[in-house]
Amino acid sequence: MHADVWWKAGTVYQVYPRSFQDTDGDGVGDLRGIAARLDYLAWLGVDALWLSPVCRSPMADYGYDVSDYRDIDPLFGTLADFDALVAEAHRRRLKVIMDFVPNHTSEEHPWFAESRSSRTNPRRDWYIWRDPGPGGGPPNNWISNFGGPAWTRDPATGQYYHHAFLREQPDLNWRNPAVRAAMADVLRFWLDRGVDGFRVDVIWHLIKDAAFRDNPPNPGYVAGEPEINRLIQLHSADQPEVMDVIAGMRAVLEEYDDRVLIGEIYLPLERLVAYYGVDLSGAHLPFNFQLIQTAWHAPTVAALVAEYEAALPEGGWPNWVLGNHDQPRIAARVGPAQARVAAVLLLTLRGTPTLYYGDEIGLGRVPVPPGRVRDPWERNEPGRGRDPARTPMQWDPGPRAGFSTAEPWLPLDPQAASRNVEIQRDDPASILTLYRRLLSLRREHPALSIGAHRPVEVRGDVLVYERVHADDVIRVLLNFGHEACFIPAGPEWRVLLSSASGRIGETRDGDRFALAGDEALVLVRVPD
Ligand code: TEU
Repeated sequence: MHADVWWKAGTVYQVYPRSFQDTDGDGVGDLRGIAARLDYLAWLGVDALWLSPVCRSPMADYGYDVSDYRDIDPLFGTLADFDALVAEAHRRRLKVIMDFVPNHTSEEHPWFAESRSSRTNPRRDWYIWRDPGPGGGPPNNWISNFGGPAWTRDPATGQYYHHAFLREQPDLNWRNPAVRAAMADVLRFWLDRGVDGFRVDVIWHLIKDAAFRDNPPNPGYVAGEPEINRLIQLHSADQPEVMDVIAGMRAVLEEYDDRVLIGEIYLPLERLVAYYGVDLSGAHLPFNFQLIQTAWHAPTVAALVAEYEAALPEGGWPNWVLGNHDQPRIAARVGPAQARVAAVLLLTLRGTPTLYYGDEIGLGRVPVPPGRVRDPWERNEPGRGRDPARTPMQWDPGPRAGFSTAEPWLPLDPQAASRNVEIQRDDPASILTLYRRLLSLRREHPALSIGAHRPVEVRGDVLVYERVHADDVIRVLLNFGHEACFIPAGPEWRVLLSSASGRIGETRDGDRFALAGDEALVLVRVPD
């Protein structure tokens, strides 16, 4: 009846620590702030929180550039604050997942300072150094994910170092066993402090082609897309040897009870599922971002669900993500009405869902005026910036939405006074109430948390599927369109939930349900 491990039936909630809750009045969120909001997360009904990076960092990429893997950045607090947060979370039966950023360090990490100091330094080979290419330029054509070459020449030695992201984020050399051993100890450092798992940043990037061959041009490249898409990342990422690295991380987690390894992976489906590893020795949950990348239509989503279910390896557990700190928010992508349909989809598909903070109150794209841009990507490639999806959480109608007593590091949603937790929490029509009811249904119905997925049909704009566990049968109807329609259903089906803000009770019309535009219904089969 129960899942064998917590992360299968459980739900994950991503906290972007800079933007969750400020307690020391500097306009930036902190660990004590997160601790102060744990009751909210427990009330909402999630099972785990994943914290975007909180380790010491010069913040060139807001924490995804770590200068000390064994300390908390003072902006967020101290190790003692972290320990207290973990203890308080565990007291509420909430798990804590850390972000682990192993592909690159900050250029300010002492390892890199040593590595760049001379060609013969013992840590030289901890990073990726190459002689200039034939013309004196970069060693090959690889492009940084944030634009420009993925190589920077270091005057100290005349060689180039590789960086898949900013030049302030030099890539570690994961072919070097010493790097693997040092990072395994970093994992143990946090596992010993009680963290329940890791979300591993850009896990598919860790190993690069040993011969550093040029990446081929992408024949499908469309001008205006990020520059990185000009080339196919054939040699700069997703190399077969990365599976050993991941199995090594898994082995470290296996030294402890019940920890989870989540991998951040942006790859096509057939490559994504390879990250479960041979005999499931890889990531427990290779993040599935298909709902972020899909066109929002019933047949398209039906097809991607079917393809994903079919592609999963035997025993591989699925997972779903609607948004994160790198992507435009779901409400910005599909609009506020469909964001409610999306919530039902996320929380009724088979597999572990990850929620992104703020989506549960319907936060959209928050305008960020040019003078307040923080994301370095926006400076390199205008329009690509991720700031509009990283703005402060909105807790109440008061000043600064209850996030801070100071001007927040990113602007607040102009509608913060009306869109916030305090206003929505007792409003039966709010999106927050919808999220909370869905999370509670997942706990009540094993069909929803661990049941099988059974496709039923796509009827016009409506996607219909079932979740089944023994006698517990749930049917989900999702109207991806804006028009009302009828969906046949026998007398054995009863409405558990409607996503529509106005609906009270069920709308049965003989042997069918009347579905409003942008409405999703969750039905349960009752014995007749
Ligand atoms: O993101 C990796 C990553 O691939 C994204 O930047 C991606 O290129 C883009 O968002 C896809 O649309 C991770 C972190 O999540 C991100 O915040 C970091 O900036 C990046 O790694 C570097 O550590």
